[in-house]
Amino acid sequence: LDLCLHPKPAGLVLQYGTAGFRTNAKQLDHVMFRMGLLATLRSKKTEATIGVMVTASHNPEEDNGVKLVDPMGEMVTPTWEGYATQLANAEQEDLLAALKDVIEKEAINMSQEANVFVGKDTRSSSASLSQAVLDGVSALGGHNYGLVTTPQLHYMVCCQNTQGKYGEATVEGYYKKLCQAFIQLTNNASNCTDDQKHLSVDGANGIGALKVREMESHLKKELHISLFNDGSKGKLNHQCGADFVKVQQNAPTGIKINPGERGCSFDGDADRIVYYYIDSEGQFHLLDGDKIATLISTFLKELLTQAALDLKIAVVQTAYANGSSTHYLEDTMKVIVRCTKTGVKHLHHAAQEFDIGVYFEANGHGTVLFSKAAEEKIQQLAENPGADDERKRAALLLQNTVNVINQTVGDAISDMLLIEAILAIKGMTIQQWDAIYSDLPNRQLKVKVSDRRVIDTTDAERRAVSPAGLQEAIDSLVKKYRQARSFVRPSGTEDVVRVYAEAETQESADDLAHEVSLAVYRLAGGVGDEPKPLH
Ligand code: NG1
Ligand code: ZN
Repeated sequence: LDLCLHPKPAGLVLQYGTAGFRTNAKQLDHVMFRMGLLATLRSKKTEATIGVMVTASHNPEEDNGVKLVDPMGEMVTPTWEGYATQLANAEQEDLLAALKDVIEKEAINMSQEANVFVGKDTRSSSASLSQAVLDGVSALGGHNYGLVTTPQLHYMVCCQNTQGKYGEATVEGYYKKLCQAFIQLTNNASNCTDDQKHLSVDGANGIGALKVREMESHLKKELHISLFNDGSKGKLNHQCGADFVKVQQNAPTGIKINPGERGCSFDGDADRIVYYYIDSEGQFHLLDGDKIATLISTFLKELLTQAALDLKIAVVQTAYANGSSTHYLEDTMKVIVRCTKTGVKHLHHAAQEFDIGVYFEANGHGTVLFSKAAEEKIQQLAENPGADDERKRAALLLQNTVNVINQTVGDAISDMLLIEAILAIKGMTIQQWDAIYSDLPNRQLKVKVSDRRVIDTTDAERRAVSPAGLQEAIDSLVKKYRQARSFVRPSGTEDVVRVYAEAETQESADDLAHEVSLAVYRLAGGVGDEPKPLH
């Protein structure tokens, strides 16, 4: 094994962040190689297949990133995130020692076989960077999956390690399982017209677009997709995609959508989705991760009641969840709501504590987890010859719902199929879905500071404990507005501090966000020009 293959530029320091390493693609060659090495070690340690995904998700095309996927398709465990950071930052001459350190600490049996699945998105840098990963995996049993969405890679890792119990570890197997469940579900939507079966999809000019095309024939015309931003001309994530739509609160460019019709946007690696429509007055309406979580949990709760199954359902959110969604879920729907730190791994973990855990970030990343016991109860009822018709029908619907969901990670394609099925079964329009509750107006801003680590937070990132005086400043600004809330946190994927504010009116939310940005700029070492007011 030649450790000099992809040398590290001296002095460069990177962190394994919210979703792995992520920065300009030019800085990542050595990181990829080393993540190939680390994935091999992780595979030997767990005696299972490990995944490595090369993507920078919703970031610009020039960026790239890499993250590891653990045996059941989940994010790699925190101790190993630490190893990842150590390996990535070891200077060239210290690399061997850093590797030996991991091998020793984890008591890894080096004669154990290794198996690593490597996936990549459509970025121009992804081909050579995934090759660097494979060089790291070298002759140790690496398997190149080529172009896949992030959730497809997670899915295939899980299938492989459950000996096919979760499904077949191929992209075809993925389409078959999801689409079959989708078709079974929509069989329950008796009078669905062709109009209602139509959906416009913004593929963000990324991998999701290619994969939707690949999947289409499996849908047997039960869903009619018009695909936009399919990568044939536009630039990845540029003025399109889920992040653009969520942050700008506007439709992506490149999509044609009639008033009142449903549209949705994926992000660059297809693990996020948001929905929207434009009303007859031309007004844009966003249905984000919070609205999706509400729709899904309402549907599941109704089915549980019909099936008379006593299973505990909870919704997991982050501080970015719109306050109206939290109120609706707690007060009207009476489901348990949990708030965790930003980052899928935190939500996923919290969701595992319930029979059914629905988790979504407001930005549209999310899925549903069913405990083993819950899946068994559902199956028993579905197969019970003595059960009455209504209970049985609900159990069958639940069973197909389980199968259409990718439980390994948030998945735009799987979430899209589930949402489309729910709307069809309930005979619900996107306007009716939108009307379940009204979002509080909100604003997200970024502030550049010299070192964002000076901001420390607590209470699931809802309060800042440092720098001194910042939280007090935020508290007094929030008091000026009605129904207001605001918090700040250092981003885990960009070199910025994020500011979130919501309030009774858009103007108040914008003003509050700006004032809090100023407080961050002044108290946390802002650089560049002072933040300017939005109006
Ligand atoms: P950071 O940059 O840590 O805020 C962003 C998203 C996360 C998560 C990660 C990974 C927001 C506010 N933050 O993290 O929710 O999705 O990217 O992609 O949307
Ligand atoms: Zn993504």
